Amino acid sequence: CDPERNGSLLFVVHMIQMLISNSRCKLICACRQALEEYAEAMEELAFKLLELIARSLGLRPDRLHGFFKDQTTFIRLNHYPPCPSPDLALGVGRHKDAGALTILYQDDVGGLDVRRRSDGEWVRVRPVPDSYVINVGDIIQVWSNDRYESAEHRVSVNSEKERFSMPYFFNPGSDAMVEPLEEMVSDERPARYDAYNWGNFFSTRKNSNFRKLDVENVQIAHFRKDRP
Ligand SMILES: O=C(O)CCC(=O)C(=O)O
Repeated sequence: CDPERNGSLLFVVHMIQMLISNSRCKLICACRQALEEYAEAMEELAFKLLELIARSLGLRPDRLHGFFKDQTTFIRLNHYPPCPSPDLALGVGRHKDAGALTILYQDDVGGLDVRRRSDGEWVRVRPVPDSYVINVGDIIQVWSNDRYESAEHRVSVNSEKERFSMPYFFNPGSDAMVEPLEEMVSDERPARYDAYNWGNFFSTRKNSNFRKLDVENVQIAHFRKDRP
């Protein structure tokens, strides 16, 4: 074998590797920048929604802002590949979002179902172009002392098309104690929940999220004062 030829072959391979890792790096950087910009816009929207919710409860518009100083907010990028037997597969199992608010972008494929409170039926949330789905989470339910109720939802997969969704989970700081706001409590409507620490609640949920345990995952129902 010709050492000179080998040397130049190695050089070419090295250059190709450099190019690949460079373009991968560029892609990651571009992706990070886009996500950071997206998160900034979402945060602005989340605070606006929070103000509207506060107003709807008869509170000062910035009443809830203090809880979000050291937020534990995050974005999830969901990809659901097509599945030939959607009935046998689960996109995301039924759940309620534990945080304050979720701002969900979904593409035009559809698959998100919400549980209707009146009859317990699962109803498809039809994708509407250029719009977001807003989920009230458990924390708003507790703060409002059950005036708001968090929405139970699930995701079914599609037999032919892949689906993408991008939820933005707006969550308070981990040291936040979650309990009914004092303005939401009265003699006629006493507090329905004991206080709990959001950081502990969230990490307990996350640590057991993907395991098939026999025990039920932690829920706000465990903090209800009238639990059996
Ligand atoms: O994909 C969706 O439409 C919802 C996703 C979701 O509920 C979740 O990621 O917790």
